[in-house]
Order: sequence, then C-alpha cells, then structure tokens
Amino acid sequence: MPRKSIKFLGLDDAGKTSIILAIKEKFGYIEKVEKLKPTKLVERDVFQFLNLEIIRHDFGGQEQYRDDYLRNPHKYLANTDIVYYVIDVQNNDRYTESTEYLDSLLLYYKEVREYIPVMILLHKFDPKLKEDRDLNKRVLLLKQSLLKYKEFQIYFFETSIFDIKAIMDAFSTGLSFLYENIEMLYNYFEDVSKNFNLVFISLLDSAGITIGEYYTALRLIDKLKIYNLYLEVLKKVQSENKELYEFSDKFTNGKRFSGVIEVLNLSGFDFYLLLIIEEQEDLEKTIGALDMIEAEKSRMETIISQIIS
Ligand SMILES: Nc1nc2c(ncn2[C@@H]2O[C@H](COP(=O)(O)OP(=O)(O)OP(=O)(O)O)[C@@H](O)[C@H]2O)c(=O)[nH]1
Ligand SMILES: [Mg+2]
Repeated sequence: MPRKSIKFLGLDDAGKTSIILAIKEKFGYIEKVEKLKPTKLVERDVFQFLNLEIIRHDFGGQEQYRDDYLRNPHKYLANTDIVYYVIDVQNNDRYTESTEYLDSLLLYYKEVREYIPVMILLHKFDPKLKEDRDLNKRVLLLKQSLLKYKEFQIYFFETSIFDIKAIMDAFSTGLSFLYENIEMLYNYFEDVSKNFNLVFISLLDSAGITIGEYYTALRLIDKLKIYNLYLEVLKKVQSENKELYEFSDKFTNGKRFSGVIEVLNLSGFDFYLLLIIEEQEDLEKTIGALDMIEAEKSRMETIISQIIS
C-alpha cells in the first residue's frame, strides 16, 4: 500500500492535538480536549485512507522542540506530502511568533524543493466569535501577511473544536491533494447535483473523511446540521449493519429536506454516499434521487477507480 506523510505543525497550545482528536473521535471529545497535555516531540499514528496508508505526525510546538526540528529538518521535516499549519487566532500576541515559525518551515521546504500544499488552520475561531469584528479584521490581516508564499499552494480554513464540520473540511481538503484526478469527482457531482436538483451530495469514507462533495448555497449552520445528522446516522448504519438509511429534517429557513445515506462498495472500498434534497409535496423527486443512486453507481465506480489508480 502506498504510504504518505502528513504533518501537523504550529506553536504550542495552538490546538493541533485537539484537532487530531476531533478528527479521530468526532463526538464527545471536548472533555478530553480540555485535559490535553502539551505534546512531547512528535507523536505518530497511522490510518488508512482509500488505497493509501497515511502517517500522521503531531509535532509538539514548545520552543525547545521547534528548535530541534529546525536544527535537524532532514530528520523531522523531510518527505512530507501535506502540511497542516495551526494558528490560534485568539492569541494575537503570538501571531508574529507563529508566522516566523511558518517562515522557517517553508524556507526549509523551499530549499529542498518540496512545494507541498499547506493547509493553514485559523483555529479556535469558535462559533461565538464568527461575528467578532476585531477578530475578523485581525485574521484578515494575518491571512494577507501569509500570501507571500507564492511557490506553495496555501489554503485557509477557519476551524474550531466546536465545529467538527469545519475541521473535517480542512482535513479532507488537505487529503484531496493526494489524488491528482480528484477534480473528476467534483465535476461529476456538480453535474449530478444540477440534473437531480440536489441540495447536497457527498461521498465520504467510513471515517467521515470527504472524498468529494457538492452543495448549492447552504447556510453554514445547515451544513453543520447535515454533517451532524450524517454522523448520527452513520453510527446507526454501522451498528445496525444497514446499507441504506433515510432521514428527514428542517433547514433553518423552515423548509424540509430528505436525506439518504447509502453504503457503496466501489473498487473494493466502502464509501458512504450522502444525498440531500428539498422535500417535495408529492415525494416524486425524493424517489427520483434514490433511483439515481442505483443508475449512477457504475459511473461512480469508474471515476473512483480512475482517481485511485
Ligand atoms: N476555545 C478553543 N480552545 C481550544 C480549541 N482547540 C483547542 N483548544 C484548547 O487549546 C489547548 C491546547 O490544545 P492542544 O491541542 O493541546 O495544543 P497543541 O497545539 O497540541 O500544543 P502542543 O502539543 O504543546 O504543541 C487545549 O487546552 C484546548 O482546550 C478551540 O477550537 N477553541
Ligand atoms: Mg499537542
């Protein structure tokens, strides 16, 4: 199985270990997060994502460790496929320290010509702070100051342990860089979505990592709601060994939606396909979308096999 290496870097207390815990557990992790101790040097774990074996490195961010990594970059930093760089946006006293650390890291990668994708997680952007003007201004300035790394593909995400969907989006987006042809799936989902009037379509792996998704304008809060519903349903699908699960609920604007989760085995891997459609009076469209999954399976199979080949 091909191996890839991903690295979580950032200052101490930025929230790296918390993010990894959230990704792994998805529910009920807040209490554990509050009890976390600073990470000593580098902690590794391995997980499988489609046909890849991924080694995840959680780099302790205390100063003595950072010095160590930068003194021995070949030992610690080489051979990286994706960097997740975590910044605590609530601690603006340390923005400069954090950007300097990122500077040093990217300088090393530049020297060795590893122009890796860098996901910058503007973290601890808690839901209650979303409308905070001062914070938004500071973060905007911070982003602007980070646009100088022209050689690297830099992506920004606003994350919080209180928003599991935002964390999973950042994580999934990073992993999508491991597949060259992933655009095929995005384009396909866009087409399907338009043809069948879907509000949302998403293909996830059994660990809740999004392989591809497409949604029409959805409010953030609704996206989070859908993802949480998905996680709830996933628990049921897994414990009751079901292949198909239907549910329905309301958006914040009061309109009702129907959802379907189906377990699909494509190219030897288990996937979860999630579809959301606005509920119609006559339920015809709901049924149409269900039939669609059946009809489109072989097309999806082809696309997935092309992506992972
Ligand atoms: N408000 C808020 N606090 C958070 C969030 N994420 C993490 N924290 C808190 O930040 C503290 C530090 O989190 P860690 O995940 O241990 O930080 P770290 O980056 O792994 O630190 P080192 O291991 O020393 O490099 C924890 O006590 C968490 O409670 C968040 O999204 N919002
Ligand atoms: Mg840590």
